Amino acid sequence: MVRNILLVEPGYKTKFPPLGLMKISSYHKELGDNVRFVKGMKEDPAYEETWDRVYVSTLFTYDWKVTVDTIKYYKTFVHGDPKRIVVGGILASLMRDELWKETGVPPIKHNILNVPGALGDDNDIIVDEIIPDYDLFKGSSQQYSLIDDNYFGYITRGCIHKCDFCGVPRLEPDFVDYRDIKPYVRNIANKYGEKAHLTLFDNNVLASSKFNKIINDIINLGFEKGAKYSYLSKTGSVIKKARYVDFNQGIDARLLNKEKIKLLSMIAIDPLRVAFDHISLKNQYKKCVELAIHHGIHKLSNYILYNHKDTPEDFWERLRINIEINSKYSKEGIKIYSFPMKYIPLNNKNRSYIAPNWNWYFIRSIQRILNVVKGVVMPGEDFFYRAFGQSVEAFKKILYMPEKILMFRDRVPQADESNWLKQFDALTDNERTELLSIINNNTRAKLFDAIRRTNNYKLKRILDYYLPDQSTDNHETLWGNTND
Ligand code: B12
Ligand code: SF4
Repeated sequence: MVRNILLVEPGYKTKFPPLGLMKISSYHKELGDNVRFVKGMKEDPAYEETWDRVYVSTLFTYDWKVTVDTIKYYKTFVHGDPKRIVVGGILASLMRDELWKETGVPPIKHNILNVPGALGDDNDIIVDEIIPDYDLFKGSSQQYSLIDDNYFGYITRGCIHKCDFCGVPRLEPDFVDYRDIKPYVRNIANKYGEKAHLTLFDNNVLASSKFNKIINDIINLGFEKGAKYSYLSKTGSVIKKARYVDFNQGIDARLLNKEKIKLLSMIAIDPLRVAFDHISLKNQYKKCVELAIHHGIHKLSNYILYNHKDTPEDFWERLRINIEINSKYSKEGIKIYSFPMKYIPLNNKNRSYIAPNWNWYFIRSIQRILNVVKGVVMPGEDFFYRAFGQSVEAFKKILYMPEKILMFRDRVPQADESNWLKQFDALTDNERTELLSIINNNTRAKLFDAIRRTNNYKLKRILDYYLPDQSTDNHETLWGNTND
């Protein structure tokens, strides 16, 4: 019997296509079923149509609300029949019971669909091993720009470590240290055409005891260092572009050694992503980066976790270390890009978490700076010291800055910034603490109230800078959404 299958991805923003749904799509197409994909609740997939099964994927836990709303919405499409709605993926695996309670739909038992019959059918197909359906989004208003150019996949699963802030030990508890990716990639190429790049979601590829073999496989697939991808332009001429291999979860600095970096430098790795989660890893991190540089890997990208167990001082220092390395090796053309990543606990249903060493206003300031630079801290020295301050002390002052000065700073300080700074420098420690307690909330009413109530003239004056412009006067909150 041919079944009608609806695949739904909730309407949150994602960079990558939902790989799980792409595999489920191939699975059903292989069984001869009709498959349709929808993003969110906007595209109405004919309510009156009969869907034999509706699958809803889930991803980040902080997208809880939109995920729950989507499940409840599509539950009505199968008239509430829990056997015909299948919910799975990351959020569903991390918060299974809570999601069940909230939606009335029990999420699938398997975090990964790596056993036969995981989707409840009587066959021995292993969904996780199927090649994903790259045609799934044809005809949908949802397009993923990366899909045309990238093979997406995993070589290993799980991880050998159990870091407390990470979901992997719960999502993929068993470390699978090798899967042959060659047939997977070749089958995608045969069916959907060759792709230029290889993007791998491995959590900790260096932990694999078969790392040597992994690199050989990647080279065999045509992703050796300097590899080029050729394609025909619209006018029919042959164009060549550099291929890249991206281990997009980064590599573990603790596990890097000469042998492994030598292997990594044999493939078209670009960029090499390394996590620098805490200042205590400083020496390992530096050693890792220097090893990479000495093996000809010149483009590095760095995840900087903040709002976890770190402090603002330690955050600044980690960024500065990258700038220092960039300057030291500028002649070699080294570029390290830093990507600060705000920590959010694994079961948080939104992004508003603030760690004990941080506060809402400082986090807000970091995010404002990052908005201006589009999330990336570029390698340039001048840029860094202007955006983040010449020293830890200067950085801490920037964190107190009123948003309208912070976001519109020029290369050299303008009158507004200098005047604010003069007033800020004149505050005592106690006054700074009081200032922070006033600005560290998000409502206009509270700010006006604080200005009215304080008898301290210095504070009254400096607080003027924090008032919204006339144009934003009608907004109830001062600085937008705290959930960013
Ligand atoms: C790739 C990835 C990213 C990508 C984006 C992912 C995307 N799809 O857009 C990038 C690099 C951008 C990224 C960024 C971040 N990520 Co991330 N990321 C991952 C990673 C490695 C894989 C996620 C993924 O897309 N997998 C593809 C899946 C869906 O395919 P699959 O595994 O083959 O699917 C199988 C199962 O999942 C299941 N399945 C999947 N979908 C479905 C659907 C149904 C219906 C069913 C039945 C089954 C099912 O079956 C499939 C077959 O076996 C996970 C870790 C992990 N190993 O899962 C972290 C992870 C999801 N990320 C995480 C985090 C914290 C982040 C960041 C917030 C980090 C930060 N602090 O800034 C950012 C946030 C980005 C943002 N939106 O702002 C956390 C999530 C924690 C949480 N609270 O939700 C994870 C779990 C990692 C961790 N260290 O804990 N991430
Ligand atoms: S090493 Fe990375 S993948 Fe492994 S548990 Fe720690 S954070 Fe997660």
